[in-house]
Amino acid sequence: LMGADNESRGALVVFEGLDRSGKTSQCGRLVSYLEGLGHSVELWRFPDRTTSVGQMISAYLTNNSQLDDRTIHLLFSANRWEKRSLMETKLKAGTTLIVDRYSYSGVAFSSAKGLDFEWCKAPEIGLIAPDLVVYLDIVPEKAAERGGYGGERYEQLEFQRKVAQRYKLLEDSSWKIVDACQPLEDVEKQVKEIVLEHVMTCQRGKPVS
Ligand code: DGP
Ligand code: NA
Ligand code: NA
Repeated sequence: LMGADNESRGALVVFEGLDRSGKTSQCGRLVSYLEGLGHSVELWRFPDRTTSVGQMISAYLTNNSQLDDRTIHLLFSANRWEKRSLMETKLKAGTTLIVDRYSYSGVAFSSAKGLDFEWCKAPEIGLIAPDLVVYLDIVPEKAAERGGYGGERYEQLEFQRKVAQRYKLLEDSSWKIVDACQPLEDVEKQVKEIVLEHVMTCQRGKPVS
């Protein structure tokens, strides 16, 4: 995906981590910070529960519907695919996207149920690769203590332990791991440093791929 104008393209920055690792608040703070510096930036999240596919996912997560494990896996993936072209357009237009969960969640959560790892990865192939993945690393027990879980389907300690193991298998060279057990402000500072440096790098001309 070589953009016509790589010089000014936005960065695709993905946040990953267990439930209650602090992704959502860190993403929000980061977006405000980058906006304050004058960057064109948007906050996205997956699942995007506003689409019709997203509403099916939401019903599943809140235990208002039952779906076969492979079916829900493919719906999560479809929810990313349905946003792919808009994502490409935004990046090429110079907007940096801060994304709360992406394909890594797809593989970590579904394979934690026992689905085959490679099978889980397959429908993600062809989605836009992140420039940077910030993994907010928290031990499952610590995450569980943080104000408790919200009661959605996957928010259980035993399952989150399995998810953490799967995430470890997914780490690649695009990952930066941040210790999310630190105080919020310390996490925020590290995240800003990592992302700011990376956003600048992207704008010096890496192609969208
Ligand atoms: P969130 O809205 O970030 O709290 O995510 C909702 C839940 O869905 C959370 O437990 C993580 C899980 N999840 C997110 N993306 C995927 C995915 O692609 N596949 C599966 N199986 N689970 C996912
Ligand atoms: Na959650
Ligand atoms: Na979240």
